[in-house]
Amino acid sequence: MAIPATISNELAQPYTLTTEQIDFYNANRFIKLKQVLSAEALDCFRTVIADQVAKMNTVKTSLDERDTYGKAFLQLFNLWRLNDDVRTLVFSKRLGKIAADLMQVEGVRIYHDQALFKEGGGGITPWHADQYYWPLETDKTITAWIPLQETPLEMGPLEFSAGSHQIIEGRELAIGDESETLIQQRLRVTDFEHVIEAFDLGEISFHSGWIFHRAGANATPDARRVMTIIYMDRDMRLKAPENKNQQNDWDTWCPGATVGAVIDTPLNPVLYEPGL
Ligand SMILES: O=C(O)CCC(=O)C(=O)O
Repeated sequence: MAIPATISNELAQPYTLTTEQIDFYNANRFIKLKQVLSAEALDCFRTVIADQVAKMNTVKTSLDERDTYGKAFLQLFNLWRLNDDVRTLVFSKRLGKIAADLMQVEGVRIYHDQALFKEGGGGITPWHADQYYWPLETDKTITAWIPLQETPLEMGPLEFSAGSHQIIEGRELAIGDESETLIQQRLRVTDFEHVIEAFDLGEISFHSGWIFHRAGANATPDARRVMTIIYMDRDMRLKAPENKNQQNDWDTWCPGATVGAVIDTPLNPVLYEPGL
């Protein structure tokens, strides 16, 4: 299927951020933005991405046979490399420029993309911070979390602990039962607001690598279909891995990159910079 020109044009149009929104992101390290994508674009990408997920998915076990991580979602990576229609979304300048503007950097590269489909009846996504997994030198990282349908509370929208990037404790935890319990305990004794809100159709959130976030279970019979794009500063350098997961990420998402050098591999093209 070719993406209609109206949608490709939409994906190239800038989305204007106000100074207040950039300041909000900087203070809280997440933001929810309405009307980033049209209903037409979402209709199109919902089908394209669901078809690609169905092709790539190898999980055949029922939900009750899986652990907490396995119940949280079907997780498929780097769809952009396999499907040119998905690539059109991932390479959107509209989205890439939002990422660059929020992080206040000139340009952004892709770290990787992932589809996160929380099946009907699927479980919680435990509290965690993404950057635990990433061998990246700075915190100039941001994930666009793109629901492909309206996402009411009962479907398990992404939740944030606003401003929680300031807490160091809990950063060393991989996602799982332990991270859910320990991070929840830690956050309970802070004043950081726990933001749990539905997502309108077309609304997208952006969150940084060290903010703590989670999602509730999907109590509906329908899948919560979400596409994510993880961006990093165009000038991001690789750091020496600090745990096995970071070593695995280096091997998988930026193979050939060198510690201390800018991560400029074929898997990490620049998605937005002025003049691109
Ligand atoms: O979609 C989810 O349930 C979790 C998403 C998430 O943790 C992320 O995109 O960083």
